[in-house]
Amino acid sequence: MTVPADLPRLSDQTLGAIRAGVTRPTYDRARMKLGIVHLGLGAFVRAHVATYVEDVLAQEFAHWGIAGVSLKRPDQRDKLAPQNALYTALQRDGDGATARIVGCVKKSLVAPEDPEYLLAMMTDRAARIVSLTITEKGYCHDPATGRLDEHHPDIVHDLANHGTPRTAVGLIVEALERRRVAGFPPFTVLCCDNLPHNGRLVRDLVVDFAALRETGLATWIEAHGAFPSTMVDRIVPATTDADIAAVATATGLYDAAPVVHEPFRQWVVEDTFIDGERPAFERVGVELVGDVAPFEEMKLRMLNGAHSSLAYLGYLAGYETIADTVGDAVFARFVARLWADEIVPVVKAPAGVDLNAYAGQLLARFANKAIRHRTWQIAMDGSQKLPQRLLFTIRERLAAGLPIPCLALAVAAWIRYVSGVDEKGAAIDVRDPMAAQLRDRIEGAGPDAAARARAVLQVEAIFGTDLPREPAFIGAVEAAARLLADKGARGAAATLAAG
Ligand code: CS2
Repeated sequence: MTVPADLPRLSDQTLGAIRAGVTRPTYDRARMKLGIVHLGLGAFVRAHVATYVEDVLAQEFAHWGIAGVSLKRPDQRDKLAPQNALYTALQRDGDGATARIVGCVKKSLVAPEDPEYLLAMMTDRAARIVSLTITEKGYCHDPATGRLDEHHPDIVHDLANHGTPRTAVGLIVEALERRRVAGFPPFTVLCCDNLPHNGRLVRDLVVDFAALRETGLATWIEAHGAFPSTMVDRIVPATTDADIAAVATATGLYDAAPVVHEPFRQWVVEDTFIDGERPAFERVGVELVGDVAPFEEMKLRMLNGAHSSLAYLGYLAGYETIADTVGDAVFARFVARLWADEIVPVVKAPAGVDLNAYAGQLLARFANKAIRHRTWQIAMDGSQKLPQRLLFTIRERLAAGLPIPCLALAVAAWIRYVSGVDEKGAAIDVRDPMAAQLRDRIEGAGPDAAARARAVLQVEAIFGTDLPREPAFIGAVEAAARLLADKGARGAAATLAAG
């Protein structure tokens, strides 16, 4: 399927020509001022955060336009700018697809092209929220401890060059400093990444970085800043050419940057915005709570923990997507056992939530064949994801003397994956900031699967200082690595699913 060459491009001017039935902004985009600066303009924010803001604007006009910022590459801006930052959100499930044009992203920019312009925007009194989806590695922290990695080259750069920051933390601190000098209140920093206690984590990173610049700045941020934690959830795979063609068919316009998402979405947010200034999220289904921690823990450990486990095992078994993986009854049984036997018993359920029912709902979402979420995409950056997705659950089980066969198999599958060679001997394109270091360790350990596992489990930036010294953990992952080497990913999952 390709896009016809003469199809008009989506833009403010062509919106009127869109197919009937496609929802589009009815408010006056030209009049709407910016209220949110969003760092990390990937598909996720456009299919999640922006759809909630769009719902608020559909009810009542307000100045909550979003400036979407890419921190590194110009690709998104290059696609969005010619279409006035408008884009299509295509919701898909078994029953078909529904297209909607989202208008609340007013601008898209690339930070390194003009950091001064971006900093001026963040310093403007009208910017009341700076939100973030920069992925786990974007925080430049130590994944095991959550503390700022002061030796990270970009952090070193930003500490020496205040006016041209490369990192989100550097940008936020410089903008907050300029607001302090101007006598403005800070903006609310709204982290929307899958990290534990994400608000507190960013607050600690920002305060640590500020303290390295000047104690007074750190004290001001601690006293006046707001960093609500959030739990974000919607499955949004990377957009493909086939998606672009499907959107063109659905809307009658060419959109170079649509997003495709599942029907489900959830956003749980701590309501601690500075001066209460935020979009009227309570009207559009956002859950505003005093403590996000139980929701975050449930989601990170159950959804993301299972996602990562299935991504490594499924990839090794030759499956391209999560839906294909759980379409195989062996993996459906394996993940059901992982949840029921190993994760649910140690997760504290948020009030009123039945974790077994939640697991059932997750399996149905994973099985949505209309969403082609690649195992390879989820497998990315495992060194940054494993701690909050799997290792906290493992620690709690070990502390209670409980076995971890399925969790250990997931860790072993990750180790096999980062070795860079799959079960058929083909190369794996491993994307991870620690890829080279992990591969060196594996190759240095020789061919034995258990020895390779032992070598990787010593990495303290991932496993902390406790797990490398925990015989029950090392033993379980070694056993899983042997099982994986003997039986392959599918055979190993079948053995555990039957057990
Ligand atoms: C996924 C998440 O890519 C990944 O690592 O596990 O992006 C997942 O799809 C979302 O967190 C769902 O809310």
